[in-house]
Amino acid sequence: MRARTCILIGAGIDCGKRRRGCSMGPDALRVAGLAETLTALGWSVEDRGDLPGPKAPPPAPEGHVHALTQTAEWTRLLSDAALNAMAEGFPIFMGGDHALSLGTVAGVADYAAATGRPLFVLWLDAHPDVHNPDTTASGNLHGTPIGYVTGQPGFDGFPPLMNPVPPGNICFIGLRSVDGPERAAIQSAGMRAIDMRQIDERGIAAPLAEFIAEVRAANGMLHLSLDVDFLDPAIAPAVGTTVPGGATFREAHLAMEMLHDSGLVTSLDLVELNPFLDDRGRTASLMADLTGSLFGRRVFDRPTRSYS
Ligand code: EXY
Ligand code: MN
Ligand code: MN
Ligand code: MN
Repeated sequence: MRARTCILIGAGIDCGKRRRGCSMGPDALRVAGLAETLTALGWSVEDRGDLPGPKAPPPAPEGHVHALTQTAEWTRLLSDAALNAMAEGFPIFMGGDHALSLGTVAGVADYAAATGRPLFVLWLDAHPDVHNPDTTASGNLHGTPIGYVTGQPGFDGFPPLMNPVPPGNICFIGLRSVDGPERAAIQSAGMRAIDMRQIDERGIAAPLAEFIAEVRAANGMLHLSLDVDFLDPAIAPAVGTTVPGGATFREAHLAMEMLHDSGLVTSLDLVELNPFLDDRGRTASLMADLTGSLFGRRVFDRPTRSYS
C-alpha cells in the first residue's frame, strides 16, 4: 500500500454538458465531510483546493459539440494535475461532470506508463461514456471520456493522448443507457460491460471479483471513476442524467468494500454530483460515505449517517 496520503483536488468542470450545477460539486463533497471521513479512517488528507479551469460558456446550438475549447483546457489542467498527484499519494478528483475524466484518466495513464504497470479503469456508471465528438448526438462531451482515453479518433483540439488505455482494460459496471455507436464500440473493442441485468442475475460481487482478479494478475493499477448516476435515483437524485434501476445502497457499498480489500485502487473520480438537484445534501453525503467504504470503513465500524 502506498503512502496513506489522500490528495483532494477540486475540479468543478461544468462544460461537459449544457445543464449547469456540477461546478458546486467539489464544495458539496467538502461540506459532506469527505476529508473528515478519510481522516477518521487513519488517512492523512491534503485538500489542494480547486483547479482554475474555464467557466462553462453559453449553450451551443443543439447537435453541435458543446464547449470543446473549454473542455480541452480542463483536460490539459487535469492531466497535469493527475500525473503530479499520483507521484505524491492517492488523488481523489472531486467533480464536476464526467468530462473531468478526459484529463484524470489520461494523466493517471501517463503515470502508470512511467512506472511500467498497466492501467485498468473501473467505470461505475449508467452510461459507458464511450462516444467521440463525431458520434455523440447530444454534443455533450461528458459522454466521451472513454472514447478519448482509448484513443478513438475525432478529438482534434484536445491534448494528444500519450498512453491510450487498452480497451480490454476497461470495465463498465451499472450500464442501463447505451447509445448505438457506444454499443458498437464496446463490442468491437472487447471492453468488459456489466449491465444491470447481469447484476440482477449474478449480484455485483461475482463480476466485480472477476475483474479484480484480472487486474491483480496483470499487476495493474486501478483507476475508479464513480458517476453519481451509477446509483439508483431514489437514493442519489442529485445528478442531471438519472436512469431508473440503478445500484442499491448495499450494492454500491459492497463494491467499495471489495475494492478496498483488493488494495488495487490508486486513484478516484467522484463525478456528476449536481447539488442543485438535491435536498439536504443527501447525495453528497452518500458519495462521501461510499468513499469511506473504499478507504476502509466497515458497516460495523460506526453507523452510517441518516439520509432522511
Ligand atoms: N450517451 C448520452 C450522451 O452522449 O449524451 C448520455 C451521456 C451521459 C453522460 C453522463 C456522464 O455519464
Ligand atoms: Mn458518466
Ligand atoms: Mn452517467
Ligand atoms: Mn482483459
